Amino acid sequence: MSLDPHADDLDRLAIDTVRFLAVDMVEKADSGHPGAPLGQAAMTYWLWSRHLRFDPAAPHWPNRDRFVLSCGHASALLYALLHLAGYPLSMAELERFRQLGSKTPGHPEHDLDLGIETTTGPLGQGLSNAVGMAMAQRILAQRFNRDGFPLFDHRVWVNASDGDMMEGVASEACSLAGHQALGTLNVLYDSNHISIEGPTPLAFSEDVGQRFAAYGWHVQHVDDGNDLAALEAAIGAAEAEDGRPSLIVVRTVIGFGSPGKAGSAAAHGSPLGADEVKATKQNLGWPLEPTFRVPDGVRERFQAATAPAAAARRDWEAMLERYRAAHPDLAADLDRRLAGELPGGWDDGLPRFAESDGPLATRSASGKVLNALAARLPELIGGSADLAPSNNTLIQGEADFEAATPAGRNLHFGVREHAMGAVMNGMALSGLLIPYGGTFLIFSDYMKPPIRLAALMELPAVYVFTHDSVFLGEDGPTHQPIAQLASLRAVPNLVVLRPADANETVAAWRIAVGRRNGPTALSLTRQKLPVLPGTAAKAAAGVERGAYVLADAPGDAQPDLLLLATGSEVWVMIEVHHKLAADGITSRVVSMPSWELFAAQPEAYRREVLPPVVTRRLALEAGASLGWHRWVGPEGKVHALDHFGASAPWKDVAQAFGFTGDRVVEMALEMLGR
Ligand SMILES: Cc1ncc(C[n+]2csc(CCOP(=O)(O)OP(=O)(O)O)c2C)c(N)n1
Repeated sequence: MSLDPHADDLDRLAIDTVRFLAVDMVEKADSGHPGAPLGQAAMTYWLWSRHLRFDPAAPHWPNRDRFVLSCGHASALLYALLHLAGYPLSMAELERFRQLGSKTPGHPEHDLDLGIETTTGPLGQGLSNAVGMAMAQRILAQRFNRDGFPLFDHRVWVNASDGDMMEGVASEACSLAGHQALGTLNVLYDSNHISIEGPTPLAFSEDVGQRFAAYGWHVQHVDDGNDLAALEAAIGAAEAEDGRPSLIVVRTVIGFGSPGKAGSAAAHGSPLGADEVKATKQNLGWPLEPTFRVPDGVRERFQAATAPAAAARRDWEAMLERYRAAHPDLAADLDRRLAGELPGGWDDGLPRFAESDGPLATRSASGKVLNALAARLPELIGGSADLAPSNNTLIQGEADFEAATPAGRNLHFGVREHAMGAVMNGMALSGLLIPYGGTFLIFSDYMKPPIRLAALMELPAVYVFTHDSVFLGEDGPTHQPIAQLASLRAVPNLVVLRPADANETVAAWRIAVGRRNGPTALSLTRQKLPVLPGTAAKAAAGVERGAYVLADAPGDAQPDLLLLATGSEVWVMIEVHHKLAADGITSRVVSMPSWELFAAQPEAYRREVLPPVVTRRLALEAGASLGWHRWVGPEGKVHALDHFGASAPWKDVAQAFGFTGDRVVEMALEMLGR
């Protein structure tokens, strides 16, 4: 959509309003980044006022254009624009920039009511989220658009800085975007040749335009970031390009207008200072007082310019009404997803495993559950970072999601774990998809930043991490996770689930899909594990509570000791339990698939599972011991791995590191003083 393409003095006044709101915000907070807002104000105002389709009265409108400020340090720019556009972000909030409890934190934090699409600040993430948003647009268009009903035809716009372009995650994601030919993705690259340490050629000398052209992007250049006519032409051409993502390399000046700081790193990350603010205002013909000034007519101009977009939103609502009549089944699916609900009976008939089914790796069980779930949940969509055959993430009978086959449900992220995580976040931000992504647990480290951001943004995303211990065997210590479980468990609002067998895996997936306000990491084995006695009956409720009693002392007697374990170590503890019983020692095996879920249980339940009077406790986990002492207490013992693994068949690794029933029995006896 192109609105009035002619700039006038009121537009120029509006651009300076944005500039000086940002300058005044940073100055008042005595903290922040004035340089990028000064340089990006013109292109961003122009985009918002003439092209971006949004309606502050309906910030959740599913078909709104997305705007991602990938360089989140320029947050003052975003807040100024949101305020002027009419989002519920008051002037008082602008004046409380970066203060405790304000709606204007240092970097933008996802809040759709305010029009903030995603949390940005860690450079490269926003741009990579945008790739996921454009993929989500294509997925939703394929699912819901029908002749005469273009329900999902929005575009995704990004402001990206030099720092975004230097980050590896953006390279991964933009390579994928080029491959996927994501024509709805458009990036304004704030090329100001300055980053924190000085001019970018200190560390960054490639031709970014050529790089993106090589990715398969449509690339344009605007030589002057204040040239509204040139910006209009380039933005229009980007919109017209449907077959490729678009990059507009806009040459801007950081700190534009500041006589002493423009074009230098001094404008990047600290307030201009009173004297320089004065000089800048004088230079651009802006009154020194009052601060936080919005001249008459500016708000009106901005809001009048965006009024047609608001009208488009109302037309869309009417279209949705007609769609409900014309395509009731699809509309029911869409309405359900819009309401944030899962379909009735989505978890009925999930597989249940018996001991007689024989041993099964939890990664294999996961593949079966995923396929059962996918048949009922059209919003479940994902893939792997080139490890689908190992991660068991393929949905059988579904096509690949490629530019030519947009109906496919199997995504191929390529060997790009970091981008996979960030793209999943972009997809989840639609609110209409549940993305999953697989890789080896060891490579969760390659995607940790977006995992953390998913947790911070409370996004539903499911990570399928297989090969979850030294028991992956022959690939050796490069591939054997040690610190990963502990480090994932340390992420707030991330639920980590390490199921002990196939039945616990079913329960784990049920929890992951049911979780609407945060991501879930599944930690799954490469090696086969027996289906454990008791899990068919107990796992569903037990896993939900994070930990539960799987084998116990006979009768009501307190056990002599507690045996705690997760995942593949639980069956070892079952063996230990029986061996100890033969020696007349009673024990309780507690399977603890999720520490977070267990920690969230009422104290009474936690005391029931781990009775405080039983202080002799032994924990077993093939990973770092960090954190286990919380559960075993001061008199307990932890047998874990605080060193790297070894390359050998897994049974030899288990033998070498003391993860066998016999060895653990010895530890238990030693603990009991026998
Ligand atoms: C992943 C990550 N690393 C480092 C930073 C700290 N940081 C903030 S801005 C910036 C670079 C600034 O350069 P640029 O992106 O060109 O922004 P400009 O100076 O033009 O405002 C850095 C290193 C960050 N925000 N994210």
